[in-house]
Amino acid sequence: MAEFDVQECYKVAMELVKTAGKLVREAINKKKNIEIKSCAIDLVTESDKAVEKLLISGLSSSFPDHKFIGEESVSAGEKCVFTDAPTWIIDPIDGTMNFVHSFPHTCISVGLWVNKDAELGIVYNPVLEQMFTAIKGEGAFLNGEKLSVSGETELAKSLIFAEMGSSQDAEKMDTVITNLTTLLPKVHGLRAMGSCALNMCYVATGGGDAYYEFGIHAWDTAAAYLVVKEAGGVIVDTEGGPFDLMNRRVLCASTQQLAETLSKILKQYQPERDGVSK
Ligand code: LIP
Repeated sequence: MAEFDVQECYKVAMELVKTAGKLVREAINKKKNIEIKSCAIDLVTESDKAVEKLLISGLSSSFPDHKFIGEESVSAGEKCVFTDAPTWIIDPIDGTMNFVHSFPHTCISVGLWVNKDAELGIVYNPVLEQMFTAIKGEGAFLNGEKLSVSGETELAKSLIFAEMGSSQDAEKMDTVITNLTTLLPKVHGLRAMGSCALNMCYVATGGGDAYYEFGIHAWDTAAAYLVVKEAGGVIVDTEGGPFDLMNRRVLCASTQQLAETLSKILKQYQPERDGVSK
């Protein structure tokens, strides 16, 4: 097993994330080179690629034995392999569509998982200067202030984050619309801001009570998973069972009761898992 010192990992990752944040901040209001990935609403820019390169090369030079799962490396054809080895799971720009449109709700997401468990998570919105951090067992923080979830148990009093996603698959889009239609008359409000990691972090702050999405990837949830957990929140599969990082479905909530209520109401959808060889 490779050497693993969580404090050292946190220190190195934090410096790299701050440097990457400068790239994102400088690029967000400029013209971007945009490429299409799986479909017309699944995009990548040169900044996504540059940030991922910066993070992976910096982390691998400090931790040569560690493994990586990065959104853009996987898109470029690298295998998405999740083992017990220390693995950095990286979304260089979560909320790429927002970034493309210069909407400042976008972030860098870096999680470290060891033995298939989350050890540290950093989610950074460099435009709004929001640094969400968590180390296992040490709590979750926003710019150094300790976070805790709202504790809301009732669906009728909840502000829920939902997302449209970046797939134009007909069954997926139907699931999204059905769930919005079902929930709208039952909740305080629904919001869709375009970043899985930030949605999860806002559940951790208590600014929202729950979030669900079908079709996210491991890199969207890997870091914020720990932020939510350390803030006292619950992360499960959309059907209510244990969360599976590679299964592309997430439901997080401020309480177990709210998670259970939501999981029973949601129409379900199963995307193809991450890591399936093509
Ligand atoms: C995004 C997710 C978001 C989802 C988008 C997309 P990306 O990640 O954070 O929740 O709705 O479709 O997957 O692609 O910007 O890293």
